[in-house]
Amino acid sequence: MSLIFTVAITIIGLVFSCVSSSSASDDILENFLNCLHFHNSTSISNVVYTKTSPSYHSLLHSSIKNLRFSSNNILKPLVIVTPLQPSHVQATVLCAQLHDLQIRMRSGAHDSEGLSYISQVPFVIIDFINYRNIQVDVKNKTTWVQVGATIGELYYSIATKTKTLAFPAGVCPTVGVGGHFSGGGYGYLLRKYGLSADNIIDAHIIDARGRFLDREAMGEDLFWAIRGGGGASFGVSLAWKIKLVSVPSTVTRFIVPRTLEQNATRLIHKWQSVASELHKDLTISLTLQMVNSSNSNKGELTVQALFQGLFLGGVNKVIPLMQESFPELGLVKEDCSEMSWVESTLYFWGFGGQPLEVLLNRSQVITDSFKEKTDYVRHPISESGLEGLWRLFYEDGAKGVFIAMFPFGGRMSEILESEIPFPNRAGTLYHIHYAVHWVEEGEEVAEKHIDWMRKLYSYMEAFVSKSPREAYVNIKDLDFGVNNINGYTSYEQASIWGFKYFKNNFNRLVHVKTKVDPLNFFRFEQSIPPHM
Ligand SMILES: Cc1cc2nc3c(=O)[nH]c(=O)nc-3n(C[C@H](O)[C@H](O)[C@H](O)COP(=O)(O)OP(=O)(O)OC[C@H]3O[C@@H](n4cnc5c(N)ncnc54)[C@H](O)[C@@H]3O)c2cc1C
Ligand SMILES: *[C@@H]1O[C@H](CO)[C@@H](O)[C@H](O)[C@H]1NC(C)=O
Ligand SMILES: *[C@@H]1O[C@H](CO)[C@@H](O)[C@H](O)[C@H]1NC(C)=O
Ligand SMILES: *[C@@H]1O[C@H](CO)[C@@H](O)[C@H](O)[C@H]1NC(C)=O
Ligand SMILES: *[C@@H]1O[C@H](CO)[C@@H](O)[C@H](O)[C@H]1NC(C)=O
Ligand SMILES: CC(=O)N[C@H]1CO[C@H](CO)[C@@H](O)[C@@H]1O
Repeated sequence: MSLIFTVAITIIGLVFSCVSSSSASDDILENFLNCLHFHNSTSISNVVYTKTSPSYHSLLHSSIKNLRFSSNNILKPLVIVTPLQPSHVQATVLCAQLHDLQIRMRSGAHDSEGLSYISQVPFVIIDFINYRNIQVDVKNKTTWVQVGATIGELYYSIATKTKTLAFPAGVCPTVGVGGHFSGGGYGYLLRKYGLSADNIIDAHIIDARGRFLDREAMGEDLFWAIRGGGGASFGVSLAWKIKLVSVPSTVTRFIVPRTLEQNATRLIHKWQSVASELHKDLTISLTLQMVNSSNSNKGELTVQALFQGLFLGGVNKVIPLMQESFPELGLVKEDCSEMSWVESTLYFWGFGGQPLEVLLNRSQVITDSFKEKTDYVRHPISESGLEGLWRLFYEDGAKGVFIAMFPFGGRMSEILESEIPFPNRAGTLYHIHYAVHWVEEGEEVAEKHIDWMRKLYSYMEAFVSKSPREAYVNIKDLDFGVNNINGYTSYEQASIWGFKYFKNNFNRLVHVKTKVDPLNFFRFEQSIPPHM
C-alpha cells in the first residue's frame, strides 16, 4: 500500500516538473521511466542511466570500438539500461513500445556501423555489460553463456576447466557473444567445427511481446533465425547454450611473413586454391598490410603477407602435412610453436606468451576510426589481379589498410546453405575482410579513407562472388542501403542487402520476422522487414 502511494507521489512530482521543463523528449523520458518502475519497481532503478546520471557518459563510451560513431553531434540514447535479470529486459521492451522509443542492444559493441549504440530516432540502449555469466559443464560438453560475455571471457572460462575442450568463435577476444553468435562467428576452428552459430543448441530470448522464450517455447523457425540472421531483428537474446568441441591438449601455431620481394604474390595466388582443401585440422589464414621494406631505403613501403596457421596436433605432424600440401610456403620447425588451444588464441591476437587473464581485458583493443567491407571468393584471383590490388595500397587513402583472408572448406562445406541463415558454405574458397583504420579526427580524413575503401571494393568486384555479391552480416556495410527511418521498407528494398548477407535464406528470415514481430518493433538500419 505505502509503496503504491510513494510511486503515485513521485509521479505527481514528475508530472509537475515536466510541465515546467516542457520539452517533448522530457515527457517521453519521464513516461518511459515511470513505465519501467511500474513494471519492476523493486530493482530496475539501480540499472537505469539517464543523461543526468554521473556515469552515463563513461558507460556510453566505455565499449565503443569505432570512434567514427562517438562524436558529440551523434544522437545519444535517452536511457541506458544495464539489465541484471530477464525482467529488466522485459520491462524495457514493453515500455519502449508503449512510448514509441526504439531499442538498441549492445553486447561487445564491435558493430562495424555502430548500430548497437546509435540511432536516427529517440532510443534506449540495453547494454549487457553486467549480464555475462558463463557456466561451463565439462561433463556434458556444453556451456550456457550470457550475451554480455566476450569471446575472450568464454575462452578463458573453458580453459580454466579443461585443456581439451574449446569453442569455435572469432579471433578478437573483446568481441561480444551477443552480436557475434547472432551473425555467424568464425575463427581458427571454423574448418574443423564450423561457425559459432552452427554450435548453438538452445537460447533464451525476449520477444516483441515481452515473453521470455527458450528453444522449445520459441519454436524451430525463430530458433533458426537467431543463429546467423544477424542480431536485433527478432528479439533480444539473453543467453546461448553452446556445444563445446574437442581439441588436443597440444596444438601447433605458426607464422610465416612474406613481402612482395619474397614472392608474396605467387604464394598468395597458390594459397587461394590450397587453403580450403587442406586437412580439416589445419587452418592457414592470411593477413595483408603495409610494412617498411627491409632491402630498400628507409621510408619505402611494401606489402607484407602474414601466413598464420593453427594445426590441431603436434609440430611433427604438421611439417610433413605442409610438405605435401603447400611446400611453396617452406614451413620449417622454427616457424612453429606448440601450446594449448587457449594459448594459441592469445598468439593470433598478438598477445602471445602473456597471462591468460589478458583474455578478460575488455578494453585492450586500440580504439580508432575504421571502415570495413567484406567479400567471398569462389575462384582464385589471378596474379595480375593481386598486383592491381597492391597498386591501390600505395595510395594516400590506404594508410592504415588491413586485409584478412580466411579460408573456408572442411566442415563448412558439409553444412547445407539453408541449415542456418548464414549461407556461405560449399564452393566458397575464402572470406575477405577489408579494413582501413585512422586516428586523425575530422570529416575530411574520414572521407579520404572511406572513399578509398569504396574504390578498393569496386576494384575487387571482378574477382569475387557475383549475383549477389555476398557479404558477411557480422561486418555490416550501410553502403548497401538502409531501411526507411520511421516507416515501411519494402521487401524489394531490403532485398538489396538481404540477399548479399543471406542469399535465399533472406526469404525465410522475412517469413519468420512477419510471424514474430509483424509490427516491426525490432528495427534498425538493416534489420529484416516483415511482409506488410
Ligand atoms: C576488432 C574486430 C575483430 C573482429 N573479429 C572477428 C572475427 O574474428 N570473426 C568474426 O566472425 N567476426 C569478427 N568481427 C565482427 C564481429 O563478429 C561483429 O562485429 C559482431 O556483431 C560483434 O558482436 P558484439 O556483441 O561485439 O557487437 P555489438 O555492437 O554489441 O552488436 C552487434 C549487432 O548485434 C546486435 N546485438 C548485440 N547484442 C544483442 C543481443 N543481446 N540480442 C540481439 N541483438 C544483439 C546489436 O544491436 C548489433 O546490431 C570483428 C569485429 C571487430 C571490430
Ligand atoms: C548432463 O548429462 C546427463 C546425462 O546425459 C543428464 O542427465 C544431465 O541432466 C545433464 N546435465 C545438464 C546440466 O544438462
Ligand atoms: C622468389 O622466386 C624466385 C624465382 O623462382 C627465386 O629465385 C627466389 O629465390 C624466390 N625468393 C624467395 C625469397 O623465396
Ligand atoms: C616505417 O618506418 C618509419 C621510420 O622508422 C616509421 O615511422 C613508420 O611507422 C614505419 N611504417 C610502417 C608501416 O611500419
Ligand atoms: C587492459 O588493456 C589496456 C590496453 O592495453 C591497458 O591499458 C589496461 O591496463 C589493461 N587492464 C588490465 C586490468 O589489465
Ligand atoms: C513485474 C516483474 O517483472 N517483477 C520482477 C522485478 O524484479 C524482481 C527481482 O528483484 C523479480 O523477482 C520480479 O519478478
